[in-house]
Amino acid sequence: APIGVFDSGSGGLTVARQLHKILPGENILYVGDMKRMPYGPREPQEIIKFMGQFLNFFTTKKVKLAIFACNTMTSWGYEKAIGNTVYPLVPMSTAVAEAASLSPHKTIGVIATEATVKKRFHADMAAKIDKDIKIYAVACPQFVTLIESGHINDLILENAAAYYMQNFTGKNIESLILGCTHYPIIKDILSKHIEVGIKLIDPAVSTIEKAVSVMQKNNMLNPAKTGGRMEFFFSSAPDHAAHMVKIVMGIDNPFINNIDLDRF
Ligand code: DGN
Repeated sequence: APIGVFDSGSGGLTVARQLHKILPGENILYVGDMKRMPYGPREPQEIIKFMGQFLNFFTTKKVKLAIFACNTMTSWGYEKAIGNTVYPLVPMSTAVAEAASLSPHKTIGVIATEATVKKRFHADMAAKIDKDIKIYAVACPQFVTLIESGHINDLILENAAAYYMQNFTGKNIESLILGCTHYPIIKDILSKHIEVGIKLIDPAVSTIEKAVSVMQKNNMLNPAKTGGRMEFFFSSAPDHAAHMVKIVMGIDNPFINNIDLDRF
């Protein structure tokens, strides 16, 4: 059975990439909702409804596990989904513990969508782990829209990055959590606009560590060490989706299936 990986668009491919790197023998079923992205400005009820549609689709596909490759759906929906699926769920990791361990003064920057920042996804986790952790969370509403319209390495993106990163001036952050799965795609540009020495953290790493431990516990790891197959479903823009699969996962001419999530 495949592992379901889902996001509002192509950002979650950065999580699928990490999954394939660590467990190359697993089959992956990726779903992106290009038609209705971005989710960042949406109401919580909509985000939760869309999450339910992904999970219903995965039930029909008999996945063995589903990984939230979206911080926005994790922060608003994950707790509501627990116990409602026949397969286990792995939420997107906040990566706050990892960031804190790399930040001697526990001063951490976060960039994410408006919805994720509004939910205090990282701030609440920090308060649980250690009250001395300082979180500066900045919403970057334009990034997902820019990335999904092809601006991943040009002047428009540079300007947006410079604009958003100004928020960290004088905050002395020691690490920066990429709190939206689209952001690792623009990592190089982001690092040009923050001070040297600030560590960029991709939460895909700790998310997949968690997925591996859930799979071990449930005895569902595929013994195959290579040859995992990948299937891609997108709700619109198949050519753009194929381009992003190529850029993020290095797969030439991937086949893109169409999906109407409203049917689920
Ligand atoms: N990639 C999603 C996340 O990690 O939050 C957000 C994408 C969006 O629709 N804004």
